[in-house]
Amino acid sequence: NKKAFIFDLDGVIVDTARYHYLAWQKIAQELNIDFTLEHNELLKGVSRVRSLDIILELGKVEASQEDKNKWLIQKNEEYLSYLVDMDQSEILPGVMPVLKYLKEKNQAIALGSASKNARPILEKTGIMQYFDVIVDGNDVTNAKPDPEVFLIAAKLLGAKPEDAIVFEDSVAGVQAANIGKMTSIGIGEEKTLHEAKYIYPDFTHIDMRFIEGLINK
Ligand code: B16
Ligand code: MG
Repeated sequence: NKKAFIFDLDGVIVDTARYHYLAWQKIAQELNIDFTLEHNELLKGVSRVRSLDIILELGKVEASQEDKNKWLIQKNEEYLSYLVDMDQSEILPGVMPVLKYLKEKNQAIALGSASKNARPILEKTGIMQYFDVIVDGNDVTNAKPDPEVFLIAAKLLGAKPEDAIVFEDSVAGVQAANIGKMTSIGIGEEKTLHEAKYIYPDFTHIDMRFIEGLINK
């Protein structure tokens, strides 16, 4: 069967999870909300709008839609300021060899990200051409853990959900892949991502024989 290899962006291909955290922290500080790295795990893979709601819930802050909109814009401007100097050096270790291997083997590759900033990041890092399909925060109505983003990606690639393989760094994303009956590969810590079918600390730990096994499954 034809396989679909679907990559999350933030935290899988590039380390932008760090920038999201810094940008949200700035908002949280202004609102006097305690926002730690541990809290930040809850925001990974989650849409911008939902992320703000989570932070406000943490601080038990009620806000008007007008204020929320203002903070959403502020957060994104802060986040974008970190992306200005971004280049290929920010691609996480081990990612390029896997993308290249999949291309060599003529595999279908998609991006499946919650971010509305996905395309400029792919452009800046120079890896746009690896992706046959890009599904991002502009294309979906339901955020992860809803599997919508990955289901659209698999469909556009012409693969069944069961034949899709999803690389994810977030709990919400791993859950989305599992709910979509896809093979979930967690990139990160075992203690956070234990729901994933396979877990690797990063791509340098992924052997091409493992990828070959997925292709031939
Ligand atoms: P933006 P991913 C997600 O990207 C991030 O993990 C999450 O922290 C962020 O809030 C979300 O994108 C929205 O991003 O504000 O750029 O639209 O991990 O699904 O690639
Ligand atoms: Mg992610």
